[in-house]
Parts: sequence; structure tokens; C-alpha cells
Amino acid sequence: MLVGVVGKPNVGKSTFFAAATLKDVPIADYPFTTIKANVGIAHIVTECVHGEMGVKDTPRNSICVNGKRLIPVKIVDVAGLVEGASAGKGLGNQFLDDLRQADALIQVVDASGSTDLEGRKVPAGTHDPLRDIEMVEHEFDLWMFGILKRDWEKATRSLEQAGGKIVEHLAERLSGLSVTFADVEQVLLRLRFRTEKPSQWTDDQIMQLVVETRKLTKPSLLAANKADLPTSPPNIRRLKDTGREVIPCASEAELLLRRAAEHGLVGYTPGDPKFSVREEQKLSAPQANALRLVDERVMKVFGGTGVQDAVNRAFFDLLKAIVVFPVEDETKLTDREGRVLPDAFVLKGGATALDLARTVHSELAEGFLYAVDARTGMRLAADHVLKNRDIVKIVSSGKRG
Ligand SMILES: Nc1nc2c(ncn2[C@@H]2O[C@H](COP(=O)(O)OP(=O)(O)OP(=O)(O)O)[C@@H](O)[C@H]2O)c(=O)[nH]1
Ligand SMILES: [Mg+2]
Repeated sequence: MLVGVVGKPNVGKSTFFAAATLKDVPIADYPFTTIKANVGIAHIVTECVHGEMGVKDTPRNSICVNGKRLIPVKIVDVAGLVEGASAGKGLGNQFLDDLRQADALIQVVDASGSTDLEGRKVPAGTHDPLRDIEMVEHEFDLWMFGILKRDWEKATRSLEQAGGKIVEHLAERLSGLSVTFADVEQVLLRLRFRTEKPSQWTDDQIMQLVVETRKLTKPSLLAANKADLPTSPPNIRRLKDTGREVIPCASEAELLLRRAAEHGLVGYTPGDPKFSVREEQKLSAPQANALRLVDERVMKVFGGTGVQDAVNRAFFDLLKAIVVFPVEDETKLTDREGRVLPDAFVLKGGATALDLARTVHSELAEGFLYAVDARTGMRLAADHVLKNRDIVKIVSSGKRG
């Protein structure tokens, strides 16, 4: 699963990305700072199961901090998107190509209204961020529309003559965008288009198809960034009034806190509503002042920086992801080497016991016999749908079983 960080230029996408991954990427106060996409590892946070199970864990693929399990996930930060990008303006289509594999999007918005539609600086509060959302989504749609319209008439006519299925044609055209056959089928069912005569579909209909496909296959939430600035709160309210999922974010504050925590200057776990200063005497005056501002303008107002919340919600809400703990000994909750609850895997919502086996190791899946729910001791079949925080042993005839 991959989540893309998108938006117009200069809204703080790379700052958000850097705060979520602690990867050093270019950040600057002008448009098109990012040219090449940045891929990095963020973490999603869930209550660890070790407390509930009364054991002390020894994590391997993830981290356990203060009872919370932090599990690695992939995110990508792309170049800024401007009006006309789908037709090559700005950095053009390239960033859209970088989003092909994304399963969900975090759309970063400059809630302070201090950058225009193209990302240039303007006096704070003078630009309406609601316009940016429409622009970004419309460009995305135009791009997908362009992919479908490429020799549409020729392709659909020959399809009709050969008795082929439009679902297959569409799924094939969009397969590079992480769109499946089942996705297209679902969209067409909802739209009730005449599937036997696609050559007669109007451009409006094809656009409708695109919009529905985007909503289904690239669900998104809004990260209302630069929330620390005084012009942001009214815009955040207006963004929320649209009915969209909006998370006030202060990416710069999160970056500051995570870096300070890395150096042991503050106590802070991503997602916490507050932080504590550890080594007051080691802070320079500007550092101390910056931390005071973060406390006053972000933590006390929004109850956190929002960055971790946005990453969590992209996976848990948009993708309905679940975290599952595989073990080899279902009573001791250990792996072969005796590590307690070593791994936590992120799976797509609806994932089965067999999907978990596949994720752990292909051999486990090939020889899959059954799984065991470590909490209840019950046997689970291959098609058993797993829940968030399940602890599961897989029994397999494969070498690793
Ligand atoms: N006040 C404030 N400024 C921020 C915040 N996040 C980012 N910025 C500033 O916004 C400017 C743009 O940040 P970037 O992260 O480079 O923005 P971007 O969206 O990646 O920009 P492009 O790559 O050019 O599209 C920088 O000056 C950041 O310091 C925030 O939470 N609050
Ligand atoms: Mg950038």
C-alpha cells in the first residue's frame, strides 16, 4: 500500500513528508522546490497488543513506544500541481505518473491562504484554499480522462465489432494506475452506462466515469497545513464545512518536534497531544522560543500537529487497513527464535488469513493448512477475514510452516 502526498506547489508537502519520514528532502518558500518524487517510510500507530496479552514484547519489523506499536508504511511526496498540469504546464504530467501506484492521497492545502493558485507567496489570508482542492482534483481527472480518450473511438468500435467487454478495456487502460477490474466493474454498475455501446458515450459520461474511478481508487483526505498561522483557523472551518475529512496540520512544528526528540531535547512520540522539554539548558534561545510557539499555537490549539493523525487516517480510514501480529507459537506469542510479538503487518481491509500468509512468506501461503486465532485458540480457514490487531499463527506444510 502506498499513500501519495499531493497538492499545489509551496503548500508544505515536502515538509509534511519530511516530518512523517525524517528524510532530508528539499524544502523552500517558492514553487517547484520538489522536482523528483521522494519515497520514504512513515509509520502508522496502533495500540500494541502486548499490554492486553500481559507479555513484554521484543519487536523486530516495527517499534513499540509507550504501549503503542509503530509500523512502517510507504509514502511518496511529489512535485506541485498547477492548473494545466495535465496538459504539460508546470512540471507537467510527470508528478501524475509518480502517483500512479498510490492507493490513497493526502492532499496538503495551505490553510493560511498565503500562496496563490500557482504557489507564489501572497499576503496571508488573501487566497482561498478551497479553490486549490478543486483545481488539484480536476487536473487529476483531466489526466485520467486523457489516458482514456487516447484513440477511444477506434478502440471502442473495434471492441464492439469483436464482441469484447468495455470493463476489460477500461481495466487494462487504467491498470498502471492501480485500478482493478473489480473497481471498474463497481463504477460502471453504479453509473448504469450502456456497456454494449461505449463508442456512443459522451465526453461528459467519460468524465463522470473518471471522477467516480478516482474517488474509489484514490480516496483522499485534506491536510489543512500551516495551521499555526493566524489566518488558518477560519479557513479550516470553511474546509470542514465542505463535508470533507479535514485534519489541521502543522508540518513544520512536527518536523521540529521529531528532530528535537531525535536529539533527546524533548520527549515526544508522533501523534502525542503534547511534548516535554528534556534538556532545557541545552536549548539555544531561538530553539526554546520555537518550541514555546509550537506549544502555544499548535499543541494547545489543535491538540497535536496532525501529521501522524493524517498518516494514520489515510491508512486506517481511507484504505481500511488492519494491523495483524503473526506468531509461530500461539500460546507464548513468539516466533521461532523466541521473540515476543516480533512483527506487525499492515494489510488491506478485508484481508484473509491466506493474505497474511502471503505477506509473511510465499512458502507459508503455498502450503497453507489453517490459521489459529491466538486470543481464542480457534482455527481459522484460509478465507477467514482478519480484524485489526488480530494475533495469528499460520499452520502450513511449507518449509517455513
Ligand atoms: N508556517 C508554516 N509554514 C510551513 C508549514 N509547513 C511548511 N511550511 C513552509 O512552506 C514552504 C513550502 O514548504 P515545502 O515543504 O517546500 O512545500 P511543497 O508543497 O513541498 O512545495 P513544492 O515542492 O515547491 O511544491 C516552506 O517555506 C515551509 O517552511 C507549516 O506547518 N507552517
Ligand atoms: Mg516539495
